[in-house]
Amino acid sequence: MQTWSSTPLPSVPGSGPPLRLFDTATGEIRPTTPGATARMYVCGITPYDATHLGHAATYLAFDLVNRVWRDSGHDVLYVQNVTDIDEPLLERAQRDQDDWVVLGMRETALFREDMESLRVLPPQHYIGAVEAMSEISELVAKLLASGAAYRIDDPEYPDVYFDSAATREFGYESGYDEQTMRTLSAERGGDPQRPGKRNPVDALLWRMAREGEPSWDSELGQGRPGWHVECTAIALNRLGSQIDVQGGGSDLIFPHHEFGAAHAEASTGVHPFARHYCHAGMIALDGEKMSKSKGNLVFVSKLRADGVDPAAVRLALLAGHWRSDRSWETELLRDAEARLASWREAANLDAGPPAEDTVLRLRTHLADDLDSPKALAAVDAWAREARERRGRDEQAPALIRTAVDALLGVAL
Ligand code: 5CA
Ligand code: ZN
Repeated sequence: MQTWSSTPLPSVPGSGPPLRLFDTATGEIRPTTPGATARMYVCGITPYDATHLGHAATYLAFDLVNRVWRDSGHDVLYVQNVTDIDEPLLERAQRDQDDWVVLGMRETALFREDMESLRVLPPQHYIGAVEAMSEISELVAKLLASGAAYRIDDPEYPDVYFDSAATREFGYESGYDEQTMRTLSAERGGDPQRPGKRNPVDALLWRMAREGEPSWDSELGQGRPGWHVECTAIALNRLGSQIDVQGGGSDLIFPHHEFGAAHAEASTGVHPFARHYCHAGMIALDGEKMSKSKGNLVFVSKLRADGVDPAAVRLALLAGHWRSDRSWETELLRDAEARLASWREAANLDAGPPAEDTVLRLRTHLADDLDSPKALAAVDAWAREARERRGRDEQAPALIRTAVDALLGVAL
């Protein structure tokens, strides 16, 4: 699929500490250790509705990862998918008497516009499951041939499942116990009740065609893939057998990223698939997780249509820590608009207080598990000083503008 575009990323003089991130699998904040090229896969949207602030917060967190790596001199190979064939998409299309292909294309186009307006750096590969169908079925066939997958004993629909005993380490990513896995699998698209599976949590890899459902021809028979294996195939074929960061919201910890890791490891023999599994906190509205199925949504596109500056949306979301579950409040936007105005005023003065120390603090806080609230506070302090006492450093406002653009993605 077509990715979105971005403005050139300015380079900031000096350097900061290497990026450390919290990793779900080990439960620790650990240094990331990319080579010259950092490799990141972030799960994309299921395009049956517009981008809400929960999605935006998650993509902004990984945008900071991208920016901090680039600021440290790494190239970043970034891949993101679009789940453009899945149950929720088909259900919504049916409800609205829409074509599922058209619905997916429309919402994906809107997502690209939202990401561009928020100045999220684009992935180099933006790949829909439908366009990756043959590589996905090839991976399923490989898992089946190696014994990591099996056909369920159902004469009508001999669907293919992944055997969760196929890798010794299964469960290491989430660390969840069996009961929790079963519960979450039922809540998040799995079918632990289905008879004939080796283990109730085993995940679907290939669903044989049902009457009236879209399906594709493959060596496995006419059908369509399960959700996790789509992301695994798209990631393995573009990033290789080991990546630096696997990203998404915390609702993807299990089953999605646990099975994604297990599919990849069963196929390549390389453990761990990701050196860091990173999960953003959930954004809630009125006390409940913002979700398409609950309908309690604030859309980025709606805010844009109302004339809200996307830079203020960005700052409002970055005012909270990426890993904390938090509530969206209108005051967050008001505060962010005030902050943006104060930064813009200060950063466009003829001179200001020296900014090198502020830039170092900005870099240091972001490198420390993306501590954006502290990073914003460092810029606040400089802006306050600049507005109240001015200062004589004529280079300082431009340095702040460059650093805030490169590291926080905000044009002042
Ligand atoms: N297509 C799959 C991933 S392969 C999917 O989860 N799509 S999604 O549209 O439901 O979500 C896209 C991303 O936004 C995921 O990383 C998900 O974890 C994240 N997300 C969804 N709801 C929220 C929320 N309320 N707060 C924060 N992140 C969220
Ligand atoms: Zn995914």
